[in-house]
Amino acid sequence: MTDSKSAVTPPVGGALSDIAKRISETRFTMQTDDSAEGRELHRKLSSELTDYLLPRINRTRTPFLIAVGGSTGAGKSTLVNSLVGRSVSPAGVRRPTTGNPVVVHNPADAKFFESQSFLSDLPRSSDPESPTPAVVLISDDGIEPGTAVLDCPDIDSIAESNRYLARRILMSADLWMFVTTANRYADAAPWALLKDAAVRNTSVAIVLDRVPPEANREVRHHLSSLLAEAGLASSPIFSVAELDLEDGLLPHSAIYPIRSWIRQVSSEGRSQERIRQRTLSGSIGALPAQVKSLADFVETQEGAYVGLQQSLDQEFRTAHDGLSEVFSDGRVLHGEVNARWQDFVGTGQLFRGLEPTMARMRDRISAAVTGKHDAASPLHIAILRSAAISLREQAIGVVDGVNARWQRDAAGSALIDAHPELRQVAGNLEETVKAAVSGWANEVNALVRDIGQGKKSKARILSFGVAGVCAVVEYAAFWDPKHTETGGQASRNDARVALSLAGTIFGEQEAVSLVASIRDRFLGAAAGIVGDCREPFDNVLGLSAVPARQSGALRASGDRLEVAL
Ligand SMILES: Nc1nc2c(ncn2[C@@H]2O[C@H](COP(=O)(O)OP(=O)(O)OP(=O)(O)O)[C@@H](O)[C@H]2O)c(=O)[nH]1
Ligand SMILES: [Mg+2]
Repeated sequence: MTDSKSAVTPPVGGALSDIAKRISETRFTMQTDDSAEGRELHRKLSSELTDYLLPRINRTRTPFLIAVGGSTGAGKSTLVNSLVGRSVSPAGVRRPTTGNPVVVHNPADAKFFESQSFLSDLPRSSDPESPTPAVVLISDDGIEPGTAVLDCPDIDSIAESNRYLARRILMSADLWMFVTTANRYADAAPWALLKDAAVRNTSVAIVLDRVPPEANREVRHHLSSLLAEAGLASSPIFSVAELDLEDGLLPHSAIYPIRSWIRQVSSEGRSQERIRQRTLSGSIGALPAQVKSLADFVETQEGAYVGLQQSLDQEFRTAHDGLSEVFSDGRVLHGEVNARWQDFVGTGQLFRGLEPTMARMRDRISAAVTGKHDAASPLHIAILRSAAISLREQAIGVVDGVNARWQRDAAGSALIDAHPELRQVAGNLEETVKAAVSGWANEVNALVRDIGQGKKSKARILSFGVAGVCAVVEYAAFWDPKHTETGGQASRNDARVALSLAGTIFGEQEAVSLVASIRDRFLGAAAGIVGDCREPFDNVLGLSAVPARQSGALRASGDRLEVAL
């Protein structure tokens, strides 16, 4: 084993730890147009840091990892088995064959691979065919101490988990041993990955398998030029002739050059260190740009989150601010309430013609309340019903409003799809509203009774009856003279009459403040009901919260590394 920590200066180490911390805090919760791409980069950087970089900056020694990668059927497992001299990783005709990474290491390094230092989130297994993803550990004396050979799943697999694991194992290694065949070396997929390796400055060796002897020169030549074009001119190429396998293994002589090169690299500190350092500094050097690119994706996340929060805030603010108008412009008094009001105060004609004196009206009303014909209760009930309907409409309106706003946004509509309960108001809204409205009516009743205890209004309240007085003040509460424009002439007059009536009962000042207080109490209850409709949205947003300023922190950590390099 060699010390790779020396290449990482303390400022670089500090910057890397900072980046790792920032990346681990980064969350991609919003479904934006670029979130899949961002998540992919996030996943890639997270594993590169935890699998590869952090163990190398935090530990003095890590085994030298050689990852054997390439397309399915290229002969990776056959090569690994042949290097070890026995079948440790099943090779086969079924494509793809290898699903779990197989790590062949010297018994002296068993501790490292069994520990959490290596691919800590993947369970260990001794069974290469383990159906659940696992790292298969094979201890073998045939491998030099301090070196391990990792057989990867195929890089361009039809199985997504294979592709992901293959890439992850390659990114965790100090050296890629890239296997291809004389037939397939020009295929596109491996080259995309090889070009990534070139950009990252990863140490790569190429194994060109199954080469017909007569084509060896030509194929090698062509492959060299392709490698040079990809930026990998310095990668050594090992060709293996097309041969019959012996018990599934390549003949010893066919792989002798590869085996002795690995031995040399494993035992010769300087060449191993050169390979290690090249990959390590390449990986670190590529980080600032990748971290900045991640920060861009994260910024979109932050923007999406803030946008949803803002539209939620705006919709609820508008709904809240609108309540005072809805419940004081007279609209609650229309329809059924209007009809019951007319019953209550006598015939409709009475008001359309000459305005009656308050005394006459009081007589009529007391007759209505105290006589056989109780017109106060139907009026009271109609007011409560109408107020409840309006209140429910407001709650439904704000929930619909937020839905419409969120649906227009990719992140918002994804949240609604994931939480369909957001589409509608709570199932118990009707009962909650009913309870709030009747709670309010009880308060009105208590207030009126309370004032009725006083000498001044007692007689008058008694002569109207408490129920009648309550109906009058409830009626008056839903019309505020400030809103005369929208109330309509008829209800405006009626509401004015109700207020005057209240004035004759309580005295003008007292009536005005009583009605205002009743209105405020209703508005308070209404604001509570409407405000509660926000809770499900807040909960969902809370679960998907994108921490503020994480893109800035990421960017700063990338800058810090750039400066340290
Ligand atoms: N004759 C011959 N057959 C080979 C050679 N290398 C591999 N094979 C055969 O090719 C098939 C695929 O080889 P594997 O070693 O399983 O290929 P792999 O790259 O590990 O494939 P995946 O695990 O699917 O990614 C097997 O049937 C091997 O026996 C070779 O050099 N010569
Ligand atoms: Mg295989």
